[in-house]
Amino acid sequence: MNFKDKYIGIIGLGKSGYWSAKLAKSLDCNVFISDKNIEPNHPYVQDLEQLNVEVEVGKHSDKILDCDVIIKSPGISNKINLFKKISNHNIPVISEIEFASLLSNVDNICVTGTNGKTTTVSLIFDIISSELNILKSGNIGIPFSRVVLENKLYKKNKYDYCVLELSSFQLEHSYYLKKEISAILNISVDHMDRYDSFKQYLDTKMKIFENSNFCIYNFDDKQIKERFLSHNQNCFAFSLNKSHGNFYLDNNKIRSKNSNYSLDIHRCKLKGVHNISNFLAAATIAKKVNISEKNIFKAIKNFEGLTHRFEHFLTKDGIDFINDSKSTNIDSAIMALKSIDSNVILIMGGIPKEEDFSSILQFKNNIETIIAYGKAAKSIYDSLSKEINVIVIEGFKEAVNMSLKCANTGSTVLLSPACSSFDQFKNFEERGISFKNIVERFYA
Ligand code: UMA
Repeated sequence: MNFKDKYIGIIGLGKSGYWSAKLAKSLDCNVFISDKNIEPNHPYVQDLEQLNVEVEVGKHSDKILDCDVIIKSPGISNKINLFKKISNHNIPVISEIEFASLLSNVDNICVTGTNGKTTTVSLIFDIISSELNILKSGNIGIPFSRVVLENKLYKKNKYDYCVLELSSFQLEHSYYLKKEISAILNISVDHMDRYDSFKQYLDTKMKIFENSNFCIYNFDDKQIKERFLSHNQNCFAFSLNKSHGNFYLDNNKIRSKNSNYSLDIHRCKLKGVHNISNFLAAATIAKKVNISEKNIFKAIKNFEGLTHRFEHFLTKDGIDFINDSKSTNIDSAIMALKSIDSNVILIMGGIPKEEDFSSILQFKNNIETIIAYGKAAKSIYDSLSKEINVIVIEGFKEAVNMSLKCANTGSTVLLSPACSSFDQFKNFEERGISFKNIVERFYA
């Protein structure tokens, strides 16, 4: 697609919209950006107006229908009325990721999955940057348009790869996004407010394998494996089991079929079988771009993990405190619970994505008490209280204080909410910070 002299419309003035407007402006395009919020990010508005971008706030008017092509921010649902009009006018719509990729000369390594994407992308970045020039971008919080613009990826440049974390939202309206390698880590129920069915969500995730030279998938995830039974060319599995991948888990050691390198999982800073699975995915990808196994094992051993993702931030009076605020669906909380053997005080709640929490019952012997807070509290209580002690408390702060009262030497207080944060917080980061502050102040 040639954007020169085109009239570009952008929907949504968050990070993605702002950076795609700047990238489009750098091509001398005419740019119009529309945000339904009356007060979107102010510095963005001022900055774009100075660049002669037409900015509309507080509504999505029909002006967008004058544009030649429309770039959609990931957070905008296809279900909004505006898209019916856009479709009636036959105006092409592309994702922000697609727009940036059409202007980039760098090979992409793309990673999706319901849980663990950011951790895995960060680890892939650490491993590959030991030998090559690599960038990271996408759902991780850095729009691809920004990375393309700031690093001049449209010209000849010094980068070997860009590793892109892609959400299902970013895979919508992405048709030509080229991938040297693409990978899917796992799949479970998420974002059901945006999709009509789980199948539609999975189908969107599977788009990651379009235009891809190497496809990497999790053999241990039943639903993904089933999708791959029909594929085989250029498809490579990763698995905890030796039979299905190059790297595997054996007697608490990560090993390779090709060398004598191994790593005792107790030496890894990130715990939990879900993290081992992510390590194997990252190692498999790094191997495909010819990184030495020495550097692969070294980077995994040194990887510190990320804040708000199973972050073990304090041990006090024999009580461990883990902030897993990024856990915004039930599957993610299950992953965290699999990593702790006993005496868990679990704080769950927020806005539920499903009403049935009964899959948590499989951990009833490991959990001492669940503190259920916020909008999800009733559903959590109804699903679990027959077999696990559940205390219902409306406010987050009070819920954390209650967990401190319940904990004894040997307990692990785990915030793994299994729900989104928006009832009481701006985002999961704010929720995690609040948790850590309350706990740290208690012991100060
Ligand atoms: N808006 C409209 N009309 C609408 C709805 C929203 O104009 O109908 C406006 C809002 O008023 C707001 C703007 O759209 O001003 C927000 O756009 P956005 O939600 O796409 O947010 P960005 O700031 O561009 O951030 C997006 C991703 N957000 C979402 O997918 C919701 C970020 O992922 C990503 O890091 C960023 O692009 C850079 O690539 C966040 C996320 O929550 C972390 N992702 C989801 C997840 O991980 O589960 C998918």
